[in-house]
Amino acid sequence: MRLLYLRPLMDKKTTQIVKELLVKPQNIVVVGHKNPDGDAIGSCLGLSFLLNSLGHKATVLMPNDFPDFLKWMPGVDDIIIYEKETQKSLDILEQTDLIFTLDFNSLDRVGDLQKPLENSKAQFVMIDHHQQPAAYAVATYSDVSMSSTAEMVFHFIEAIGKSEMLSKEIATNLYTGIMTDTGSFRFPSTTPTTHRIVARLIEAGAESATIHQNVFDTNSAERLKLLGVALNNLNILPDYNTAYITLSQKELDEHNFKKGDTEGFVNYALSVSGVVFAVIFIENKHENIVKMSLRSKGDFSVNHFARNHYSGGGHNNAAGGKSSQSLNKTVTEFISILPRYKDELTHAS
Ligand SMILES: [Mn+2]
Repeated sequence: MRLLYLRPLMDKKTTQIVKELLVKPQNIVVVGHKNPDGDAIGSCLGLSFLLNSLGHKATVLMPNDFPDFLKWMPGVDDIIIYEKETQKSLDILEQTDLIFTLDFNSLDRVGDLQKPLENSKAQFVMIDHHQQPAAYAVATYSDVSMSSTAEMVFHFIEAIGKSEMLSKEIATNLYTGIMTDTGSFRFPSTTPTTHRIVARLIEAGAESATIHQNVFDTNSAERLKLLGVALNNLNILPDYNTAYITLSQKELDEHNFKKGDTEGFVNYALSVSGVVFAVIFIENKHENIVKMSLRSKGDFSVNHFARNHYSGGGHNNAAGGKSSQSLNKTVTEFISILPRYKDELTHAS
């Protein structure tokens, strides 16, 4: 029985196009963004399990590697990483009829994979919840109100009438995507529909306690000590309801930093009472940049802020950016920009 509250949210026209693209078996590549997170991996794997069970040949392709705390997810061993297996990736792309791009909406989000994707003769389908989607796909399912791309993949499966295909593998991947992108179901984008979907995923075999353990209880001692350093470097700017954290390359090196280790650190800054805007500045001497993760509560748009000042972007409450200045200069400059936003920051709710 299809319940009313789970009516497909992907529109009729997009659904029709996608259904036609999938009428006969296709070679499909499912691509996530650079530095893939739980939602990118979960939505891509979930969709590829569905496509394979529908008789297509779907391969998940990621621009580069992803953190260890995601490496238990069903199907991860079959993911092709462009940075590691470049020629194999190009060969697969050559044979591809259809490319799904998930959890990003502009081809400059895939690093070195950008050119191969731009040169591909395949047709594109986009499923994504970031702002300002580019127009490269024959079918674009874009909804910025969605908690996660994984939630959208669920709606996609409903829309094309394949919800009976929901397997344990699909459910586990989609659950992980939704859980990681909603901060364990607590960000404002988490709706009653999100929870209903999560219930369906648990019914289909997703083991919530195990998934939480797999993702969150895998800290290395080094990572926790690095978190200690980050918390020690926490600065509060009460006039602007803002908090920031810095991590220098030296501090990272001293704690045997691995990709993904600083994931979530910025949320501690945002958790300070009264703070509505939080940033972590992470020095990267190899790329000669300072990477920034920006978070906010309420109306203050970090997407806007990152786009305006740090050639980045993302969502209203979570965005990324970068600076090519030194760590110190980046922080000084950041503080000097804040007065322009004082009204917004002090009236944000
Ligand atoms: Mn996402």
